[in-house]
Amino acid sequence: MSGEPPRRSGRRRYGAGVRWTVVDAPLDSSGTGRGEQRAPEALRRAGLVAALDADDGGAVDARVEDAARDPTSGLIGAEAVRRASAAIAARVAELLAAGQRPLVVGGDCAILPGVCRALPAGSDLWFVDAHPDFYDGATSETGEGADMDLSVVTGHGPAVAAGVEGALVDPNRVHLLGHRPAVEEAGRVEAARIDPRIRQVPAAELRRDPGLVGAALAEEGSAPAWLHLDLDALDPVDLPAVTYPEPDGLRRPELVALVAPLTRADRLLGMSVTDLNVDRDLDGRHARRVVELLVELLRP
Ligand SMILES: [Mn+2]
Repeated sequence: MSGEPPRRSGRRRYGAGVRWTVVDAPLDSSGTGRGEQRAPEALRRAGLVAALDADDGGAVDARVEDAARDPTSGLIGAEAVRRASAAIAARVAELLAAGQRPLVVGGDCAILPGVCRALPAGSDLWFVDAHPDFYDGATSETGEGADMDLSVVTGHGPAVAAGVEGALVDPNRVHLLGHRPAVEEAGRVEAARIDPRIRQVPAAELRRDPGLVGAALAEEGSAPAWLHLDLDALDPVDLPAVTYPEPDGLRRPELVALVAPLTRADRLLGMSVTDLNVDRDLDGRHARRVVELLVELLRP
């Protein structure tokens, strides 16, 4: 492909100095064309690629345009989600093999299984989200893949969402960060499903010293790591343009304190960022704020 940077030599080359490669993954797992589907184009319009001085990795065909809930898996658009996961996995694997550092821009959290398929065995997953995303096809009220992504990648959700059987990451290597306590019955059902090997630091606990948590995680071992950031981890005061806002989230400086040590870690392979809903951002101000946030986190 013309315009693609030259392939680097075979040695894996991840590290703090590696440029980011932006890849769009416009997956809306409700199958209804909700605003998450148009978040990648909104963030590009807000100047994301130039602002990060990133390489442009184009777009993956990750659209889900089937809103029917599959009776077997309980997943909306099951076949389309499976296809999207395969496409995301192929692109992320290709970039990692070339020594590049992907920034996969959703879409919603249903992009995560595709990403995790591409990770080397033994990778750490830093999962920052208001929600644990630990339903399965039976317990999710919505049937959206974005309800189930962390359960899928740890082997507790419908495998069709990943397109492959079994856990894609070792639950011992997963950190669930910034979530809020379950309030309603459904949330308690979800919380009870979380694999006990996953280490959890909910928002209320993180807030005491988010920088310390981030620095400790970054320095814990030398395994390759992936950072997944659902923007609804932020308090709705700072980012209301999400589909499922949760109160009592991290304020912007707290999120930066947590995440900046992770994005500066030499062992970070790449990052996914999800859940800007542009239907709730009619003048583009929140897209611009997300770009500013990513610049603060990701510019060397
Ligand atoms: Mn999520």
